[in-house]
Amino acid sequence: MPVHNTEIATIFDHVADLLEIREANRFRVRAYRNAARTVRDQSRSVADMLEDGEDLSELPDIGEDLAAKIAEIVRTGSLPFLDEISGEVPEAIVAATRIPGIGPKRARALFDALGLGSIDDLRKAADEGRIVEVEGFGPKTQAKIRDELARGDFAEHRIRLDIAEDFAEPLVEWIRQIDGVKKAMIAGSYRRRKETVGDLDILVAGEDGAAIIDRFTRYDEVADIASKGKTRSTVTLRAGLQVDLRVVPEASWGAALHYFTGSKAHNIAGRRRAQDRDLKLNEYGVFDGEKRIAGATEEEVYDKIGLPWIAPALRENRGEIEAAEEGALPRLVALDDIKGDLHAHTTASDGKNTLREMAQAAQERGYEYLAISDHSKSQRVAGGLSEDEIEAQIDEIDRLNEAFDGFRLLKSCEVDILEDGALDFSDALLGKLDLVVASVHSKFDLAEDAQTDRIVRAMDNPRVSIIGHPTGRLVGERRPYAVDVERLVVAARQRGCWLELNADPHRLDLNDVNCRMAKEHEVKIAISTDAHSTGGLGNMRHGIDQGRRGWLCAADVLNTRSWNAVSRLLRRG
Ligand code: DGT
Ligand code: CA
Ligand code: CA
Ligand code: ZN
Repeated sequence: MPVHNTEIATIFDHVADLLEIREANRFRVRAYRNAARTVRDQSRSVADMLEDGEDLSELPDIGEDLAAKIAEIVRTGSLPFLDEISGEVPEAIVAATRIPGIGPKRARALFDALGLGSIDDLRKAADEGRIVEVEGFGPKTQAKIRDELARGDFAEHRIRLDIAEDFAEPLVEWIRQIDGVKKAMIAGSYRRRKETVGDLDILVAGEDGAAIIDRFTRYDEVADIASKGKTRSTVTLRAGLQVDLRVVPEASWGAALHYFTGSKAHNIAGRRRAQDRDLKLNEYGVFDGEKRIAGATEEEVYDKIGLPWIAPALRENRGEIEAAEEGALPRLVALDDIKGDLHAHTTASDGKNTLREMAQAAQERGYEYLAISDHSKSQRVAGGLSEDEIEAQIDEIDRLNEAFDGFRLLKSCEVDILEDGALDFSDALLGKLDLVVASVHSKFDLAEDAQTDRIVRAMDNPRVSIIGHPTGRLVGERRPYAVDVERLVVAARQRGCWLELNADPHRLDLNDVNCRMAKEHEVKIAISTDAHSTGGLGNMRHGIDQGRRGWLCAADVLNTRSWNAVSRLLRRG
């Protein structure tokens, strides 16, 4: 089983963190970080490239030494150098780096200055107000550390869904080939398409559980076997992902799939419904006394508790059971409904592909339109465009559009919302565009009122069509800035402005709950990839997953419409 690019990249990032904690030469730290990015960004598997005899040292930022280390990881699945240095760095400091805003360097400084030995010590220091005594740490950081430690989830090891897919899909394919396996499926939060997963729950239908499990535990990527029985097993993969496997007879497949898909809250509500009907619902089936009356399919399980089948994305006990009962389940948006993408970048700012390449890729996806929304001038690090450069891009889009048939590039930009809510481009320029995405990329630390006012003020400008990634969060990396999302939604509704669900799996912003709130206020959502490359357009499916979790139907999503209909909706009073 080949080693995945993400595994190699994660190892290099980890080495960089440890080196940074050890205060190693910063060029050395950067070399590992750059190598991690290079490997992660390869569209081909680095392991395959090695197998094909390619010289990895020809890749950007990969020298002889790193190429040799990659070869070692590919051969053995691990890097002895990492084990070596991780033995020399206290685990508590590594854990502290998971607190947002505390990088390796600062974690090290904090632990050294206060003589801390554990996360508990850190908690005590924060509670006693001693963090502020350390140079470079103010009351804000101290409060933040207290908050994060109180939440208790900072050290919880959840994996982004798109990363989990890299490991999960090959694994389940491999399981399907095992002798005696009739069906195999990934259940749990993975099937509900939650943005992160705690572990994978794989369900198998088959008779000889012991033999199937024995084979399963010998999968190449298994690093540790926590348990191994006749019907269930738990292992950890090299990448750190835990996998629970259950084997059930086919007659229980539907009931087991329902049970292990969860969520727990949805299950509990379902079980209560069964009890109300004098039935019993568990992972083996629906029982009337001793008699199993359903279990082979999910449909019959739901049917026996008086409900139609409910899409996994909805199974969070957030009203889906009541909706099902009333025949009012939403017909969820699907990838096929999407007619175009309303947010993408090109080489003009920080994208990797040209206008022409992006247009071609969008047409290959069957889209009718693609909006080109490069950054505005304040985004210097992201290659933000001047007004003149936007004007030139407008002309180029006009030229390209003449040659297209049944497709058009839309003139757009992702304009920065400045601190006071003003926009980074003049109204005259914005007026020349087909649509305007306005986003916050700076001053994340404003107080909630000020941040909300800022964005509402941006929406006051009738040229603004869509607010990009409205809360600024990065999944598992950065919490949203303080902002009153409901106030944004109401303000958007009043002004005829719309909100984005950024489909980049790092962002997924708005999140599921906020999408649903927007829907309830009749604020339409643009599911946009914010693609920075042709491949990035493929992130649309992640946005669809999140939108479905937010109960969105095709009608709730702007870009399920043809451009004529979208442009009518973008016209503001
Ligand atoms: P995760 O792994 O944290 O991302 O979330 P899940 O939902 O995959 O949770 P997990 O792996 O602990 O359990 C998988 C499913 O098994 C869960 O969604 C519902 C079911 N389940 C687990 N524990 C219980 C329980 O105590 N009661 C009920 N009714 N169902 C449970
Ligand atoms: Ca799980
Ligand atoms: Ca589990
Ligand atoms: Zn942006």
